[in-house]
Amino acid sequence: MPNRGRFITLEGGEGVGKSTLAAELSLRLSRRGVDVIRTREPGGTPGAEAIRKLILTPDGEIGGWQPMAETLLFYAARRDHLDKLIRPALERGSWVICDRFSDSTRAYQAAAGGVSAGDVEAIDRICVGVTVPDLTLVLDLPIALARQRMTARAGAADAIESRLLSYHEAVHLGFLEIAKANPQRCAVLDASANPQSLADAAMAAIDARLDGVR
Ligand code: T5A
Repeated sequence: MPNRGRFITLEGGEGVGKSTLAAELSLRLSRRGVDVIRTREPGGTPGAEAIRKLILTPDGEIGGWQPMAETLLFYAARRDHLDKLIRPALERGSWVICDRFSDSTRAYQAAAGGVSAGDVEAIDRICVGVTVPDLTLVLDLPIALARQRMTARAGAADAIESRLLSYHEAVHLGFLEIAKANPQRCAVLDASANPQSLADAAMAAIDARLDGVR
């Protein structure tokens, strides 16, 4: 599609630095004259933000979600986000930087949560279709270090953050497997670097893979 913007997703476990990197990339690309939309999942539209609350901070009556129900909620939020924000922005020629996307469902609900990878791919084909990211930056950080950063930041753990360490280890491995299986789309970055060095590495990946504008 001519004039289509670029779709960049940031992936990795909690506390690895995705939001911090998204803000810095957005700044650096804007300075180059790129129209950048920064967004996140679950969320990005009022409907998807409402679903985010249902998933991450369900009230007592709900009592949590089973893995397939949780998967479908993430995809309901994703479809709303695609229809109302991501696709219109890309069609206008804007670049979209999205903090998490389908790879998070593959890592959390499939690799760690036990939903079959085939089921997630079938749902993804229906909901996401061809709007696949042009580039996915996978932030790789040992869980212990990510936890230290989250503890330093404080705030109560949500329904997913509070899952067992073994769950989060499976998520971490899941992301690395996704990157290995999709080398054209994914670049793995060492997230133990300081924020500026990490942003330098991310911009190098963008320039190498997306005909960066200067
Ligand atoms: N989820 C989501 C699913 O299970 N399936 C799905 O399909 C989707 C889309 C989302 C939750 O939902 C799950 C995954 C999550 O559990 P969230 O609140 O959006 O919840 O969680 P995160 O995306 O993980 O957000 P976090 O804010 O926790 O982590 P970030 O964005 O990776 O980290 P960031 O940038 O906020 O940084 C954390 C701390 O580290 C510092 C920051 O200042 C901050 O204090 N920091 C660094 N320190 C040193 N060096 C660096 N390079 C640093 N970068 C940041």
